[in-house]
Amino acid sequence: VRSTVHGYPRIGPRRELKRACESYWKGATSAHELDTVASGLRTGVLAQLRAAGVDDLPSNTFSLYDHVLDTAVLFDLVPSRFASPAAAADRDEELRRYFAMARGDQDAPPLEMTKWFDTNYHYLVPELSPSTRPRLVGDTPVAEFREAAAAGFHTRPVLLGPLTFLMLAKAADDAPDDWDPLTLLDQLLDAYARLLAELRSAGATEVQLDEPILATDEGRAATGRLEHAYQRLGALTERPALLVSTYFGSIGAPALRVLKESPVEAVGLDLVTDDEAVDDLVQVSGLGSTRLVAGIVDGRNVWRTDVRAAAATLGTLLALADDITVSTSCSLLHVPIDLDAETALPPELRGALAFAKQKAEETALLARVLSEGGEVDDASATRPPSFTDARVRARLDALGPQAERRTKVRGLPTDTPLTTTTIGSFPQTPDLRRARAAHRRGELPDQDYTKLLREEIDRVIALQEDIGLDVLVHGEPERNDMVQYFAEQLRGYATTEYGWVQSYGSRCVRPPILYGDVSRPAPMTVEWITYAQGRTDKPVKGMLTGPVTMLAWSFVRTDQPLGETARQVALALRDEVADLERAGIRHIQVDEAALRELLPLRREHHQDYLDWAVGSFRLATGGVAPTTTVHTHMCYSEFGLIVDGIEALDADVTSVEAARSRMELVADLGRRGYRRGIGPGVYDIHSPRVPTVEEIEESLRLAVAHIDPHKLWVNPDCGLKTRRYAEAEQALRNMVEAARRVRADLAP
Ligand code: THG
Ligand code: ZN
Repeated sequence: VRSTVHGYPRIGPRRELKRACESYWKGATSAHELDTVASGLRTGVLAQLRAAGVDDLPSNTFSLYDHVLDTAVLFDLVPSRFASPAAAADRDEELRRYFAMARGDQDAPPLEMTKWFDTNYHYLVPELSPSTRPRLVGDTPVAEFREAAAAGFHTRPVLLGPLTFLMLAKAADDAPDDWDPLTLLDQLLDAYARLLAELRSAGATEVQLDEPILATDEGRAATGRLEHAYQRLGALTERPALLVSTYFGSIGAPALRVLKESPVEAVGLDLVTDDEAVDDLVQVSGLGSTRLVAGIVDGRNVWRTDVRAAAATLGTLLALADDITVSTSCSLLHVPIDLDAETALPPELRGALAFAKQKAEETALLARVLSEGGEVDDASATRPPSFTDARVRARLDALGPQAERRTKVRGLPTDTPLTTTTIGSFPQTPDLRRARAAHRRGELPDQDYTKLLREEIDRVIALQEDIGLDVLVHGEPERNDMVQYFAEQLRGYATTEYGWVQSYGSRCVRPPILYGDVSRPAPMTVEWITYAQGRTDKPVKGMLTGPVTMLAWSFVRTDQPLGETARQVALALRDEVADLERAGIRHIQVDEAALRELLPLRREHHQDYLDWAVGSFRLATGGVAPTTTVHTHMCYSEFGLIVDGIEALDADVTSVEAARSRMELVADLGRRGYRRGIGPGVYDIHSPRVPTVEEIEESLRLAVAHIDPHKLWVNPDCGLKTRRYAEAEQALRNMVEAARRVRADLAP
């Protein structure tokens, strides 16, 4: 029995990739310097995996920005507004075009960015159309295979599978309405066939094709395409062995049967996310001679594997497949790199944790246990500690159903049409980041830090007044991250020092670890918001992070249902909401940026999820007076699936991402007779590009055609913390001017 992992973090133990990319973007370093850092990171990962004892090493799991984008570039699937990087004159030009697709430039908006399944990782959505011609133009997987080989590592190149790639892509704007990217499957398979042949001749003996789409309803239903794709790829004579890898949930017996009967050598299954994979295996009477890559080590959470239980499960699988490789449930991209870097975690918690490196060691240990029989020592069976707080449980039990009920939809319609506001955060300047770091290290005294933050709030308030915004924010200078900030102040949560996980491109987050019953020892935001409100006559919004998002962007305990944990967080937030209200704050925003993200991949699980998700939001906000306006914000545009859930939240105003998808959402809400306030993001803050007044005006005119202007709020599509002041200020001025023009033309 051998061991492997599906993939590994790319960012480097000290976020080397972030620094290298950002300095290249600024023009401070050359393409060569960037490539050198990248190459060092790749070899570093292989060395770390080998040191962990992993037998089969993956390659091509690296990316300078995103692996879906890389796949599009590899096959020349580049929209015409970006000249193909494949045709670039030199490496600089190639990189410039590559990063333009990811980040946009003054000439072209970037590809749409969206969540990778139900994770906090974001990928770039390929745009395809009937005139798209997939063809192999790149050689990254081959080059990285050779690079690894030269460093002494025989690797298994990892590719995004053709089915998942096409199902994650979207039809470009110029494609006919009913055109489906899957139309391109055969042409794309030809391109994969060429790539497989090249990998074979470079010496690759096995290739991993990732097909996580099979964990979704759409993927599970596509068995015909699945069969077609892998019959074709399997029938190639010039190819390495094929491992078709699935993750983020079970794939169902029909898809598994297709894979078993197709000429692929190995199938990877996720044995962690749900407990259906074993049933599927039983239903197809086992995999026979097709090798099973058993994803038994959780690739998405940070708890140590119960090696004894895992070994027992693997033992039963030996009856369902002749050959087993022990692996992670998915790529380790979603967990921090190394627990050894953490020095300040409570010891009883630390003993229950494993990050990427430790998880790699676990796969190796499990493979050894399975091969050699041997005993599992007791330490390997360490379970997450359970920290309960009877007071929290008693308070929740005492809350009746009326705690969640609000009396009516308030705050709407507003007096002014097209009320302007922002989502919450303002740019985090280098000065601010430095001051926070110094304060954390104990080098900047509390009162100096507070003074600095107050000065920043003064500036942000003055700037918003000058720009002419209607509902102001304090700008969140005191927050490192909208989840981490609260986690640091809540009981039951631990935070890490170096536990970075890639969110998109060079942007990373440090998901906190929710390990025990949650409670709020003291107010968390009141001081800052009341200070800001004291500086202006305009209303200032209080800003909180909602319970679902607090869970989605944390590593959570697995010893109780998520819904129960969410109620504990909601109760803590409810106390904070009450304190804000008492302090005179009239607009309170409870962000549920991740409400869509946690939506289960399969419809049969949606209702259960929405019930607890909506319930926890209403528990957090359900105590407010009718004079308080409750806002929420969500970070995505396609929310057809949960629009009923959003209505049920009972928030007065919901701001959403809509900029990259042309107000489609507003038209949709208009058709549904949406009754509440809506703030469709009128420009994309994820790109440094400053939108023109005319562009924003056009979006607003599209929006007022569908929604009562009194219900329409005007805002960017997300917080501004990742932007620079120069960009943010000009963009907001253009936004306010666009709103003014559209207002002026409204019928009285
Ligand atoms: N917080 C968390 N998850 C998120 C977001 C968030 N997921 C979705 C979305 N927002 C992703 N967006 C971002 C935007 C900015 C950054 C990270 C994710 C970011 N990170 C800093 C960096 O990489 O330099 C580090 C921030 C810190 O100091 O903690 O700018 O808002 N949890
Ligand atoms: Zn957002």
